[in-house]
Amino acid sequence: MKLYTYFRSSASFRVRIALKLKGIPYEPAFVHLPKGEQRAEQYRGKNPQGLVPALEDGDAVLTQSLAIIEYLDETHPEPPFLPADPVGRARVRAMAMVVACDIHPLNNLQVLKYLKDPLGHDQDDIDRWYRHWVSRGFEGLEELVRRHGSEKYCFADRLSLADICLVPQMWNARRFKTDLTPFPNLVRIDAHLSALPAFAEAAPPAQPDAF
Ligand SMILES: N[C@@H](CCC(=O)N[C@@H](CS)C(=O)NCC(=O)O)C(=O)O
Repeated sequence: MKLYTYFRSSASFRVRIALKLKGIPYEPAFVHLPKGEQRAEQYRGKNPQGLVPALEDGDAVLTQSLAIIEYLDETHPEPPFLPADPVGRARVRAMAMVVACDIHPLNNLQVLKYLKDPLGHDQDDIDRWYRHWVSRGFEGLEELVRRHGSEKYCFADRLSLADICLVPQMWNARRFKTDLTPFPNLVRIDAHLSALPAFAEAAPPAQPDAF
């Protein structure tokens, strides 16, 4: 498999964690986001949205990190990323979607750039915007995890798609200096997960394109 990735991209980070957890070897193809390589015509042939990640598996080029991760889970069932029961699956997907649908889309690079130009906001405004939407999303996620999670995981006592989404979003939150003290459950679970080899190997500083 070939993964189109950028070290700081949290959506790529999710897929890197999933590949490592499944033990699937992959070849990374680096897309330099600050240079705009994601918008190059050649890359849009892979992902018409002009975003990373994209995953090539044989003739199939897949996009959207959650769709890619569910594809990996279906084709490589061990360890499973979703619980066996429908209620559990819905809870895990809901937590993953807090990150992937409600927090991340408001804060990704193209949104932050648009706030600057053409909307004319300065960096302080943009950083406040970032922290505001992370905190709003984390408020709900903290409570969901308090209700349904455990000491070490977002859901029950096993690793799931929700954990794969949490850790990259925590990296982003820290990068923008978000106050995480209101989210003790998220902080504790993140600390446990980040020490696991699959998460540590997938983290931004461990990537060959990190600078
Ligand atoms: N919902 C998409 C989000 C993909 C996304 O926003 N990727 C970001 C990096 S995390 C990106 O490529 N940004 C480039 C840009 O905004 O120009 C997914 O989960 O794959």
